[in-house]
Amino acid sequence: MKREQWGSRAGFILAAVGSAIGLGNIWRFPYMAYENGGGAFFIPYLFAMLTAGIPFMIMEFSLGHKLRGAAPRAFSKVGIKFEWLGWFQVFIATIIAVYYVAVIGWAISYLGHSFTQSWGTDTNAFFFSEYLKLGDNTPTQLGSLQFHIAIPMAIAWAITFAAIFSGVKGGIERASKIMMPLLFLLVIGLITRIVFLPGAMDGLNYLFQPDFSKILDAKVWSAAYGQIFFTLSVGFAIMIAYSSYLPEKSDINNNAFMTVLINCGFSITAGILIFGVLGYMAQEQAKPLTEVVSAGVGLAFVTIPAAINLLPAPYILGPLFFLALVVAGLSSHISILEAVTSAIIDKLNWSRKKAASVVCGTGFVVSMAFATNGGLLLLDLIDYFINNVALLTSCLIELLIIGWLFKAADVRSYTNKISEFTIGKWFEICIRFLSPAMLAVILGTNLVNTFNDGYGGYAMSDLMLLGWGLVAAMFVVAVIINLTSKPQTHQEA
Ligand code: LEU
Repeated sequence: MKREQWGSRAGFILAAVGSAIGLGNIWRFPYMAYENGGGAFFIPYLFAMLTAGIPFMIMEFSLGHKLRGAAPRAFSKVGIKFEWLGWFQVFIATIIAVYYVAVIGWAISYLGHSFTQSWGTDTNAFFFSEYLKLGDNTPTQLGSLQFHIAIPMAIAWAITFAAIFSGVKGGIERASKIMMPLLFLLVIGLITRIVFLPGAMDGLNYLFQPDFSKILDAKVWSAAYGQIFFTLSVGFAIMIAYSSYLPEKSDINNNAFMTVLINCGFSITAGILIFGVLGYMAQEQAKPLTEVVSAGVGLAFVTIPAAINLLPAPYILGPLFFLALVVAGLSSHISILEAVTSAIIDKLNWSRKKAASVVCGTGFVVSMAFATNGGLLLLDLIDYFINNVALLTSCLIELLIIGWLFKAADVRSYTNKISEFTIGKWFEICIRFLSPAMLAVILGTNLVNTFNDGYGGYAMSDLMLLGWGLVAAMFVVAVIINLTSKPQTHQEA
C-alpha cells in the first residue's frame, strides 16, 4: 500500500499550521506571558523559538520526510532500539487528545452561551459551579458524568473523526483549507474592533512591558520552553506523522520556518487581542488590570466572558471569539489523533478507516472522564505532568538520539539538499548542544521541584497515580512494545 500524500504544498502548510495554532495560542499563551513577567517572557520565548523551535521543526519534518513513517516507525528506522521513543510520544499525544477535547467541548458550550451572554454577570460562579459543577471532587473522585459537557465533546469528536476517517488529502487537508482561512478571518474581525476600544492600549502595555526581575527565574524559562514545544506540536509524534505524507520533492527548511513563524505571529496576535480586551475591561470597571484577570483556565472561560459582557455588540464579538477558539482547537485535535492513527496503521497494517474508528471510539470513551464534576482537576493534574515531565523528557531524548547518534550533520545535509535555502552550522549547535543543555537544566529543575513540592496542592496519592505513575506506565508500555516488535514490522507496508 502506497503511503498517502498531501495534495499540495499549501495543503501541508495549512495542516501543520492548523496543528500548531490551537488552544495553546489563544488560551494558554496569553496567560503564560502574563504570569511570567509580561514583556520579560518574550525574551525566553523568542530564544526558545529560535534555538529550539525552528531546529526542532526542521528536524521532525526531515525525519518524517526521509523515514516515511509515524513516530514509532521513524524512530525504529533510526535504530531498532529507539522505537519505544516513538510510542512514548504517541502516548503523550493520546493523553493530550483525551483532555484537549474537553476544553474544545467547553468552548463549544460557551459559543452557544455567547449569543445571549447567558453566563450572567458572575462568570466565575457560572464556570465553576453552574457549568463544570465542580464540588468537593478530587482528580480521583470525579463525581458523575455531565451530559451538557459530554455532548459538545461528542460533537468535537465527530468532526475530528470525520477528518481522520476521510484520509490525509480528502479529510485533514480539506478540513484545514476551510478552518485556517476561517480562523484568520475571525481573528482579523476581532482585532480590528478590539484595538480601538478605550483602554486597549493599556492592556497591550501591560503585556509587552518587560519585568526584568523575572528573567533569571528558572520557572520562566521552563514555561517558555514548554510553551514552544506544546504550541509547535513538536516532540509528541504529530509533526513527524504529518511530514511523513510529504511528497518526495518538498522544501523542508522553508516549510518549517513558515510553520513556526506563522504560529508565533498568531500567538502574539492572540495576546494583543486578549490583553486589548482586558485593558478595556479594566478601564470600564476602573480597576487595575491585575484585578480583572483570572489566570489559567479562567482566562478564557471566566475573564473573557466577563469582558464580553462589557463589549459593544457582545452578541457578535462573543461568538467570533468562541468560534475562533473552537476552530483553532479542532484543527489541532485532528492532528493529535492523526499522530496516533498513523502509528497504528504503520504498526498493525490496519486500514485507515478501521484505525480511525478504533482510535477515535476509544478516545471518546476515555475522554468522558473529563466530562465529570472533577474533570477540570483531572485535566489540570495530567496536563501538568504531561507538559512538564513527559514532553520535556521526550524532547530531550529525541535531541540526544538525533543530534548525537543519528547525526545532526546528516539531517542538515539531507534537508539542505532538498530545500530552496540552506541552513548553516547553527542548526547542529542548537540540536547537539544548546537545546539539550537548556532542556536538561529545565527538566532537572522541574523534576526536583515537583518531587519536593508536589503540584497544585493535590494529594500525594493522586500525584503518584495520575502523575508519576502515568508517566512511568507510558514509558514501560512503550519499552515492552519495542522489545516485542519484530524487525519485519519496520518494513514499509
Ligand atoms: N499546538 C497545539 C496548540 O497550541 C496543541 C497540540 C497538542 C496539537 O494548541
